[in-house]
Amino acid sequence: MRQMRMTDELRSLGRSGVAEAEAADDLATLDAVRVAYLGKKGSLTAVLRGLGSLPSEERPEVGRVANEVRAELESAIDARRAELAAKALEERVAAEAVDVTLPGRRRPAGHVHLIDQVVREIVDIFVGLGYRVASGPEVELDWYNFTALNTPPDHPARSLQDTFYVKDLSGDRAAVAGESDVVLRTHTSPVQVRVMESAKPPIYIVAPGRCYRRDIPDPSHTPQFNQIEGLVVDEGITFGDLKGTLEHFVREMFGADRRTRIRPHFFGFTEPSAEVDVSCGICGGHGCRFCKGTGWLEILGCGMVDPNVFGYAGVDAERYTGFAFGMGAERIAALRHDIPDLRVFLESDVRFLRQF
Ligand code: 2NL
Repeated sequence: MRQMRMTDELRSLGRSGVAEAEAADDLATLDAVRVAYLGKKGSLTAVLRGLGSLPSEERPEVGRVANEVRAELESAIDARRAELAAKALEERVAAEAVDVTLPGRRRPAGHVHLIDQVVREIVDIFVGLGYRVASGPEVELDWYNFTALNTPPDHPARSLQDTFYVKDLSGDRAAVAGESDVVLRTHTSPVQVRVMESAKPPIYIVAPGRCYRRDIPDPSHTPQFNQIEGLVVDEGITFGDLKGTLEHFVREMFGADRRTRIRPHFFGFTEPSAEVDVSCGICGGHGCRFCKGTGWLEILGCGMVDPNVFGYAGVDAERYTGFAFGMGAERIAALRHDIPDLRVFLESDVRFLRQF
């Protein structure tokens, strides 16, 4: 009778243990079930401990059932543990899976800035005529930027209002009257002076690059801009060569349907000097708001190199003549695309830039 009760009790304990193990939703709960039944202070362990106090004839049967129940419970716990581990793995695989067949995340590729596109286009036209590309420092000596270009010491372009002066902290150079002789170049002409100094004619070069002037930004001024200058030094170069070259340039740049006009002007480094206009592409030359009613758009300045400049740069002015020209890349780009404000070229707003 007691034997019957004990084995029933054991089997019922086993059943509830198996049920709890099967219901366990995670490994921690499952382990708690194992401890509660099979641990040192577990309920099944307690029964097995009590075996000793049973009459010897009952012990084998109760012991056999107790071991059976323990084995069943252990295997139920092991099975559930395997199930939970498989489920956990499955969840991890699902959560961390990488679908290698998905398309990659596209990085926006970007492109050459409109100003550099225009600079390259202009340079290419002159390269097509046999010119070489020259470059030089953006931080320049006063001598190359002004003096060698025939710009007198009292010229307003040299003033602190118009030019960025670089403070010389090296202590090498004796600053004149406390003023620096190092400037941010205000044009790329100094590049050409350097070429004339170091190379023998014939010289056919273009000098594209960034320049700086102390201007308050407005629709037609930015303190930083890009200039392309050209220089030819050779025997027998005439104003006719200058005109023919620049007419070719305007045709290539703006199209054969546009007309050019050249009118007298003044620059300190050329004599005679001129400005070149292209007929307005908006009104076809009849006059509109874009060309301020004139029918013409000014695109560059030019002239025959002043013999004084040759003198400064070490070119024999008796033997050689030459012409030079300069244009602003931002201005050309603005005319080309009807952009009314040059400041947009420096703002780096991709909504604007990606249109080109
Ligand atoms: C303009 C006008 C010009 C030059 C630049 C030059 C260079 C040397 C000698 C003589 Cl090394 N001249 N450059 C000549 C005439 C005009 O630029 O309106 N630029 C935006």
